[in-house]
Amino acid sequence: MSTAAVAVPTNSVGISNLPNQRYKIVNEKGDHFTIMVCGESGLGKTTFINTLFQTTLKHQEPRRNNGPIKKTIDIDITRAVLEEKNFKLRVNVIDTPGFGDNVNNNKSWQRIIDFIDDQHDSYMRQEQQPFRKIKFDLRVHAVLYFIKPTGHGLKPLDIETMKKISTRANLIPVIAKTDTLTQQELSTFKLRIRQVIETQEIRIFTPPIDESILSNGSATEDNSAAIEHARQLIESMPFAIVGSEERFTNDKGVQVIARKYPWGLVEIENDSHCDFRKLRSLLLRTNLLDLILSTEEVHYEAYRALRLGNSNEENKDSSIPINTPARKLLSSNPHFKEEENALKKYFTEQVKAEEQRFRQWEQNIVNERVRLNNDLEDIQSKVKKLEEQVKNLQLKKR
Ligand SMILES: Nc1nc2c(ncn2[C@@H]2O[C@H](COP(=O)(O)OP(=O)(O)OP(=O)(O)O)[C@@H](O)[C@H]2O)c(=O)[nH]1
Ligand SMILES: [Mg+2]
Repeated sequence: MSTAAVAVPTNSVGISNLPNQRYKIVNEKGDHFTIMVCGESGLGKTTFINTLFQTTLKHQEPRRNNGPIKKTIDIDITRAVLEEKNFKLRVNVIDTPGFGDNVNNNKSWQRIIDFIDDQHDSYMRQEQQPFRKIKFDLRVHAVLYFIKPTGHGLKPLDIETMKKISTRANLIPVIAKTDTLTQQELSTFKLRIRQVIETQEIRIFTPPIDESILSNGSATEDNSAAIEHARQLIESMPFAIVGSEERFTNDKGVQVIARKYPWGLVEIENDSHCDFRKLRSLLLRTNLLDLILSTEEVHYEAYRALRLGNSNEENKDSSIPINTPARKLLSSNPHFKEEENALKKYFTEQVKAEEQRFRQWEQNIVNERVRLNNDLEDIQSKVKKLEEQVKNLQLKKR
């Protein structure tokens, strides 16, 4: 795993506009935020991160790594500080190697799932220390799952991976490289994906809407606007993404980050071209706190309950000692079942070998005792003989 620290950014995305109370809670809740990207190889995950850094998390370098983007082969963490007015947020962005390249893509999600679980585990162990000082918290607040822009639907691998992620973290599906689809193709594709998500019961993160504000008539101009914004975000899901690191001058003479085509520019930060701004707003502005709180209250709590074996009363028997390694727990997962069976076999063999060794040792002791007894008998008979000799000598002396 590699990490890179990035210099201080300044560009405004509006985090300082969070209402005061939310701002305060975000500050208290650890003042940091972790996003992860994952999905098939070559879908623009690394490019998306670089685009996010260029537009939001500004720093001195034009790019984190110079030269063309290479295939990501290891989990890569980039840290930055997003600073606005007096609001400061530490942002960790986790890039992951793409999957789907292999003939057998079975369990290609494993590294991602392990990473998410390991962060929960590490946090839980720190919490259990006497002084409960959390030094290291990389629990993932949002996972962006990149979907290939095929226009058809979701692959079984996508469905399986999304299901696995959604039980552990806030899942946000995004359609990658949407500049390769026409508007018509994109809207049909979005519809199909939403249908699959619904029928497969994949839990995706949805911005909460407080309808009670509208129904009890307490809506102010501000919160009706917030509700409207949340509705727009929900309608746009899964977000259509385009990533780029190049700047061009558009027909209004403004420098924009875009992808250039013979027929014109696809502008990253233009709402009529793609949903980049909406996604960024959800992540770093409007739903930042929802993402942090649901990670803490839903996903981390679920993990903790499972680890402590008190997720529900019937499950009491499955209670697992806290010092059990994290991964042993998830035995419903076939990978862990295999691992568990292999371990059981190894353990049985070890016990057998130990028993054999013990029996041999026991036999050796018996043999040794017989030998010593024989020696003792020998010595005793020698002593007896000597005593007789002494007796005879004494008699002769008289
Ligand atoms: N058309 C188009 N191409 C893109 C987009 N984003 C990235 N690309 C290109 O797609 C290629 C792969 O991009 P990467 O960012 O390396 O993809 P990745 O998902 O990180 O790939 P792995 O690290 O192998 O998983 C590069 O040539 C990018 O320039 C996009 O939005 N549209
Ligand atoms: Mg990559």
